[in-house]
Amino acid sequence: MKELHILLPIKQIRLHKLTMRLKEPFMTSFGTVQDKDFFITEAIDDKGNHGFGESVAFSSPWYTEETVQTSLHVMEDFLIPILMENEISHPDQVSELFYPVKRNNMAKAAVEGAIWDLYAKNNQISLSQALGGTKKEIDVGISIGIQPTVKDLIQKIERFLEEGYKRIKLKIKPGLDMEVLREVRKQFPFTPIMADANSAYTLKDIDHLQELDDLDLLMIEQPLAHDDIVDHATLQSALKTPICLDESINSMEDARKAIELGSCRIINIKIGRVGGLTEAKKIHDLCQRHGIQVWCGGMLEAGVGRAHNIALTTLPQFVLPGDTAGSSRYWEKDIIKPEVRVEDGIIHVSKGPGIGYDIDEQVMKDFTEWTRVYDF
Ligand code: OSB
Ligand code: MG
Repeated sequence: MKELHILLPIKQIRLHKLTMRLKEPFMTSFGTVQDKDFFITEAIDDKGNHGFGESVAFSSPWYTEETVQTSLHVMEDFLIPILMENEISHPDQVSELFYPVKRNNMAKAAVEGAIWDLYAKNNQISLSQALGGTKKEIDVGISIGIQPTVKDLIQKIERFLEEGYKRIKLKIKPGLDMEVLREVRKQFPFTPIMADANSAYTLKDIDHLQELDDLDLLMIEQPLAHDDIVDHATLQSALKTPICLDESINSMEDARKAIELGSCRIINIKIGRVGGLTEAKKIHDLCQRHGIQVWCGGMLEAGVGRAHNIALTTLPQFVLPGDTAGSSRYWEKDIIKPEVRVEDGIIHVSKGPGIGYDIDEQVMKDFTEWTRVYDF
């Protein structure tokens, strides 16, 4: 491998506030998203390279505690000033510099992501290569929100299977779970299916959750509280169905403890939830050492965030299909050129420098509410 250059000094950071509307609302156990407000972070170096990141917090704190507003506050008042005061030579140093700021992982990841892209571009390699990724193509599944009726759900599943998606994830919540899953399983006896509860159950539901074991699911994602790893261990020992943790894993240390306790057999890694690509890679490496399967989750991202997810998924322990569906599943128009395309459930990883996709300036402009510039 050719020798990598250090990061050039950062000259400027820009925050672009965007508003985009999903083609259809996405409903989970605790929240519905349709209008998505978020930030595209842009870091510019002395040579004129531009690196891009994307923030994934939603407008209300139903998934984790962060919101669009808290991300802005933390990026602007804490994270960007830290970058202004320090010199960095590798993106791995960003998470170290951010360590004094507790949590606020989505804000951290949005800023760090732009610097990873900048670093890869300055070295004229892809973000996948910069991370040590090896895969040339990645397998993807699809996550379907709670539907008005089971009939709607079944039609959606049929359509996505025809499009080639490799596994189907359904959102469930108390009252809209076993009956729906049984009907879906009956219609699709051989399809890889999983369910995501987004923390809607408690250990009181243990007998109820044991009914999952008859449905031959790939896994149940985050059945219990968003901050729990203890009760999940109790539940996992009572279930044959593998538990996958999402909300509960916010760092490599969380993952270490969950693995030690037996709280899960699978981890959904989301760059935003864990505070960036460096931490995501650490969790990946830990899981690889412990034989814990991982896959890349999604946060209904626009193209920049989607491209980061693709790059991360090229690491070898991403052995299960992720939630990174094609741009057109979410948006009439995405902000990148070309858009992310899925063929037969596969995304071919771009070899281009950095995230491997260009910003579509016109589309980006159409969705941008404002831009703030921070000169270094
Ligand atoms: O729990 O994985 C989740 C969407 C928003 C918030 C949380 C989740 C999800 C999804 C969809 O399941 C993932 C995607 O398609 O981007
Ligand atoms: Mg989830």
